[in-house]
Amino acid sequence: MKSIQTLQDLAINGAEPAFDQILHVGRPNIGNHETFLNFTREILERHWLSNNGPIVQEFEQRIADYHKVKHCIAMCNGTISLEIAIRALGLEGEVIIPSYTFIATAHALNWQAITPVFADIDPDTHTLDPDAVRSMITPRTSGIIGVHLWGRAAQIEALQTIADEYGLKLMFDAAHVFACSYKGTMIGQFGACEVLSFHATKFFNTFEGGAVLTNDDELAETVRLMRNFGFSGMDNVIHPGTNGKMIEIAAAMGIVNLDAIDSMIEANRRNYYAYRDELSDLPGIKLLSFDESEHNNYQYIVIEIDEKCSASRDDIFQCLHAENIHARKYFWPGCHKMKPYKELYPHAGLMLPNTEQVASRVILLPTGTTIDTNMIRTVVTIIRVLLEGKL
Ligand code: T4K
Repeated sequence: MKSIQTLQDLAINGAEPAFDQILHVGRPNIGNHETFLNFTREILERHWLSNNGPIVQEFEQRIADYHKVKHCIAMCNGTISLEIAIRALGLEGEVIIPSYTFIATAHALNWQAITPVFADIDPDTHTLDPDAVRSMITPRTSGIIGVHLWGRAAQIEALQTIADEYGLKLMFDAAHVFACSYKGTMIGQFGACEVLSFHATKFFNTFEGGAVLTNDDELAETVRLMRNFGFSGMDNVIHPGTNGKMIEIAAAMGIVNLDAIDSMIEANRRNYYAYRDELSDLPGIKLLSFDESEHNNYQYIVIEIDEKCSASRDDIFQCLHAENIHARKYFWPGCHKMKPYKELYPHAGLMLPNTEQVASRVILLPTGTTIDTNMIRTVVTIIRVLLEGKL
């Protein structure tokens, strides 16, 4: 590891990068390799690869138990899970969502000819501002999709109050909140349903995967039918549907990772506190906080760069990338500035000042089981030298 004392030691000024191997945001957390390989052998020997196999069934039960929810319907990814949930709830016309989210939240609506209407976020929580949601309701509005971001819940009660007042359906994109709670209740119980993503880059992965969690028996039944072409038994289709099934090997990865969940949370927690200690005295850099009375997965190390910082967000980003630290600018520039939405609603930004400000300030730093405290010290030393000119 090179010594980093002055600006000349930084890769943006021609020095070698601090890391030979890239440090990623979203490096998969993977449990016990041997157990996974044993599962693989079992799957091959059983000749049962997909279509509600025994490992998928066990996986669903364990995820439901873990989140203390009645139903978990596992799927091939989070986006299809969103699409199926949206359709099973009968959403139509316009649905209010934040623009400050991964593009899948908007696309899952657009793909079904439903108009995503972007409401602004609260700059402190980065999640939907209930007052902004209210201001976007029209006679065509059929629902709200709240997005729980960075492991922290959206403003659930305020959104539920609005939904009840206007007779709207409320569901949550819970892609970021596996193993997290809100006021002591595990995620999965809120709204009509909540949708998880188990993508490789998520805190908890099944290679690709997702699930709908709900306590509603009827909704669960509809989602199950839609996931499997609407089949109810052999040769009997009773509902429109698609192919959203999770495969056995993905569920096996899920079970292996669920077995290791406590150590994964602990690694992320250790990393979060290491970043917090190291970053604490850097002016203009604010680290996202977590409520320690909740269950948290600490998966996202989110820093916001404001005017008091001596370097811009993009300068810090470039500097880190030159050192092979692949920080990310999630969710810049906001869905409303991506296609097709930027052409459909060219003036949406006028209603989204907080979204635009937060999106221009945020950087995510690497964490997870492949990152240790020495790496974190180096990451922050690089930022410190960039900001202060020397150590
Ligand atoms: N809603 C929300 C709020 C979401 O954040 C997401 C997904 C969804 C819905 C949809 O769920 P899924 O349909 O995806 O299940 C990544 C993920 O692809 C996406 O799943 C995730 N959100 C989003 C936040 O991040 P990209 O385009 O940034 O991915 P990519 O390929 O740049 O990978 C990110 C980093 O991870 C890279 O630095 C490389 C590293 N990586 C990636 C993979 C796939 C690895 O080290 N190993 C790997 O296997 O979207």
